[in-house]
Amino acid sequence: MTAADFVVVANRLPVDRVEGPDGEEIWRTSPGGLVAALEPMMRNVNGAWVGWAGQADVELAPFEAGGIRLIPVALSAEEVAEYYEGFANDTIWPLYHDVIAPPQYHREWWDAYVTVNRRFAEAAAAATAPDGTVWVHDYQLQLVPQMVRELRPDVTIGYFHHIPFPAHGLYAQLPWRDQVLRGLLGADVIGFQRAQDATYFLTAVRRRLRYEVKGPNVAVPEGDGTRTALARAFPISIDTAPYLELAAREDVRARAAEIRASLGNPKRILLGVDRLDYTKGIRHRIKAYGELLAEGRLKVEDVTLVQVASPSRERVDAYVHLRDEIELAVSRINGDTDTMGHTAIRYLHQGYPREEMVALYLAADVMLVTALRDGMNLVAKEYVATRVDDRGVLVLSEFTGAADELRQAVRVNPHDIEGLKAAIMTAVEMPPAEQGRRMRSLRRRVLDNDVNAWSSSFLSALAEVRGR
Ligand code: GDG
Repeated sequence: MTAADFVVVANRLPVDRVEGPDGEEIWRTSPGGLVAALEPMMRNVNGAWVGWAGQADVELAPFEAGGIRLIPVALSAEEVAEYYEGFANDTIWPLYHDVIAPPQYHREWWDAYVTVNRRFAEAAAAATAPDGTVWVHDYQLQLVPQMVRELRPDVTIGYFHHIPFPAHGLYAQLPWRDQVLRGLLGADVIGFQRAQDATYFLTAVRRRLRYEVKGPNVAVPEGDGTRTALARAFPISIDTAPYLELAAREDVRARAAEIRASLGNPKRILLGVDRLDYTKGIRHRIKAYGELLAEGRLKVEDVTLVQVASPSRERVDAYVHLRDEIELAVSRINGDTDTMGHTAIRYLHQGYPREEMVALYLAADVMLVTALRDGMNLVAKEYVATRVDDRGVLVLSEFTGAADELRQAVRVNPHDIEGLKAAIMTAVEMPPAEQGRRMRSLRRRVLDNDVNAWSSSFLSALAEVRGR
């Protein structure tokens, strides 16, 4: 296989294995925002994507799907348990989300993380053409930038961190804190969602490694001298085109009306859409809403909360407990308040096609994003993009990356249940003119800064740093 000029490295390949028309297995590209943003460029510049295909103990040769060259990295079942479910999702994920759940520190998980990161780095190094570019994504692969640099000093390396980076007081808990910083600093550009994340990272670098930091630039020792690595915010966004298209489609709009009707045409539909994750503040949202019903400030005949909680990380203990807690809370509220014709919470522990998600966004008067910590939160941006009639209200946690940009949302601190209740009432009662004024400004922001703007700005920064 010929080497690629531009190589994306991410934990998952952008494909799902599905059954073909004759029962055979085929690979279909998953329509994620990242693929959408990178696909045109990957075609133009001879690109490849290195990642895991999502099944343990399966060795696959490189292949092509949807016009993208894919280079699978194999993981054993034990590595999935230790590197992915363990170190990535039960150590780094909770630690970087401000220890909302207690991070587990296990040396064997760390060893697996190092081994698997090396495997990804070797695959990337082998796939990249001389003087090519490698773009590494996210917290599962923090050691890959340095490992690729050691193998291929000629290559330009970018890293983008999709989740928050914690304050030093928390980061310092990580037994392997210095190794991870060095791993990330192998990149020429280290991109974060928020300015705050970049600041925390730079503080950790200064305090732990004692490297010289000037503004967003780090002087990384190399050979006899130093090399500059740039660390700053590049807030990610969505591919707006398919959302605008779906929101305008007659069948999707009809489906939105059908959803409203099937819920008994309540005056207001509130919506939550999240992976079932403890970072998303689903419990806080449900608690606030339940109290409003119990206090009679909202009536079950007038409002329904639709909560899509798509299944996630179901083999990690913290997620098993979270699901039990949420489902107990939902059924208590429904048991206490439902009537034969109306339900307080329509809870859906399922994943849906994108058409259905857009129909839900169109059906919802109020979108509740109450994350306790969230790198960005794309759901907030998707809701805004689909509101083509400038109606609807976004309630948005200040602990999301999106809150830095979406200033016209109703802002909440989800830990403050009374404040959250007040925000829900503000949203439910907001007059149409005020909704329009806010939504127009929110939409302008999202439509002007889509995922293409994000990838271009990251890649120009990368070209600039390398050109210095
Ligand atoms: C991480 C960071 C950061 C959800 N359920 C269904 C479905 N979804 C889609 C949403 C949205 C995506 O999944 C979730 O993105 P988020 O940004 O909300 O959250 P994370 O999954 O935690 O993503 C986050 C992101 O990376 C990007 O950098 O913003 O902070 O945690 O697109 O629509 N899509 C479909 N069916 C579902 O049931 N089709």
